[in-house]
Amino acid sequence: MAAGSALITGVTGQDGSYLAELLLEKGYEVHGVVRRASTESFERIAHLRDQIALHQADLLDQSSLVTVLRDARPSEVYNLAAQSFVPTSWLQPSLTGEFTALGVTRMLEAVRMVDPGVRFYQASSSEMFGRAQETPQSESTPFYPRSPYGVAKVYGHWITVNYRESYDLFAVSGILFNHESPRRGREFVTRKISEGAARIALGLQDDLALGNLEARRDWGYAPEYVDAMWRMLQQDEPRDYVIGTGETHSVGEFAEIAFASLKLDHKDFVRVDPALVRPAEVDLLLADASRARRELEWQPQTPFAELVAIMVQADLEAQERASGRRRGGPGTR
Ligand code: NAP
Ligand code: G4F
Repeated sequence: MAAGSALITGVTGQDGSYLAELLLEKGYEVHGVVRRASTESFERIAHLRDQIALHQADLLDQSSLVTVLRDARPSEVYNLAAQSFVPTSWLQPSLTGEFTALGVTRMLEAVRMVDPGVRFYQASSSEMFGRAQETPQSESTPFYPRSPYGVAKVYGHWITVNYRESYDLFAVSGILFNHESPRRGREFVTRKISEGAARIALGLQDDLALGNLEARRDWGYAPEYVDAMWRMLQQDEPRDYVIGTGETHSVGEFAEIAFASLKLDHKDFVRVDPALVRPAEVDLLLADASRARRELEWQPQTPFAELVAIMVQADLEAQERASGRRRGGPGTR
C-alpha cells in the first residue's frame, strides 16, 4: 500500500531530485511541479521519469498551483522551488521576491483553498541569519539577511509561521544550512571548485577564479538533508528546525582539500577575482541543530572531507566521460 502522496515543487533541482528518490523508496506516490521551458532540463530526475507524475505549474501563477493541488491531491507538500542563487538576487531582486517570497504565499493559499489538511514544508535557509547575531545559530537566533535572496527567505519563513498560527495548518519551516552533492548547480562555490579542480587535473582548464576565500559555511551532504525534511512532516506537532552539521569551513579550505584529493596544490591554480566578491557577504554560518537531533533523531553522517571527495570524484568521472581523457593520460596533470 502507498505510504502517502507527496507534491514537490522544485523537483528538477538538487534537493527535489533526492527527495523524490527518498519518497519513492518509502512507497509514496510522488508528484512534481515543473515549469514550462522551450527546452526541457530534467537532467537530475531523468532516471525517475517513469516513476513520478510531473505537473506544469509556476510559483508566479496562483491558479496553476491550485490546479496542481486539485489534480495531485497530495497529503504532503514540499515547497523547494525558489530562485536559489544569492548573486542572481542582486541582479533580479524583484523576480527573486516573486519566486522566493510571494511564491510561498501562493503555495500556502493553494493548500488552504484545496486541502487545509495537507502537511506543508517550506525550504527556509541559513542565509536568513546573514550577519549572524550569535554563533552557532539555532531556531531562536534573530535574522539579519544580507541579500535580496535572504530577505525573501525571511518572508517565506514568517508567512509559513503565520499561516500555521492563523489557519492551524501543519506548516513547518526547515532552516537548512548549505548542503551539497554532485547534483549541486555548477555556479555554487563547492561545485564550481569540484568541477574546476577536475577539469584542471585533466588539462581542460588552467585556473579557477573565485571570490571571497575567507567566507565560512556549515556544509553538509544533500541526500541526508532531504531525510530531515521528511522527518519534520512526520512529527505530531508542526515545528521549525535548524539542520546543519555543527562544523564550519572556509571556501579556501574547501578548495585546498578538493585539489589535494587530486594531488594538486590549490595555490597553483586558484586566483581571486574581485568581480566575484558580493556587495554584502555572509561571513560565518554554523548550525546548532540540537533540536533536530533531539526531536527528529536526525544527525549528519558524512564528514566534510568525504563530502569534498565525493564531489571531486563525481566531477572527475563526468569530465573524463565528456572529454574522452583519462587522468594520467597525455595532456593531464
Ligand atoms: P535548486 O537546485 O536551485 O532548485 C531550484 C528549483 O526551483 C528548480 O527545480 C527550479 O526549476 C525551481 N523553480 C525556480 N523558480 C520556479 C518557479 N517560478 N516555479 C516553479 N519552480 C521554480 O535549489 P536546491 O539547492 O535544490 O534548493 C532547494 C530549496 O532549498 C530552494 O528553495 C533553496 O532556496 C533552499 N535552500 C537550499 C539550500 C542548499 O544549500 N542547497 C540551503 C537552504 C535552503 P527549474 O529547473 O525549472 O529551474
Ligand atoms: O555556494 P554559494 O553561492 O552559496 P550561498 O551563497 O551560501 O547560498 C547557498 O546556501 C544557502 C544556505 O545558506 C542557500 F539558501 C542558497 O540557496 C544557496 O544554496 O556561496 C558560498 C560562499 C559565499 O560566501 C560566497 O561569497 O562562497 C563564496 N564564494 C567565493 N567564491 C563564491 C565564489 N560563491 C560562488 N557562488 N562563486 C564563487 O566563485
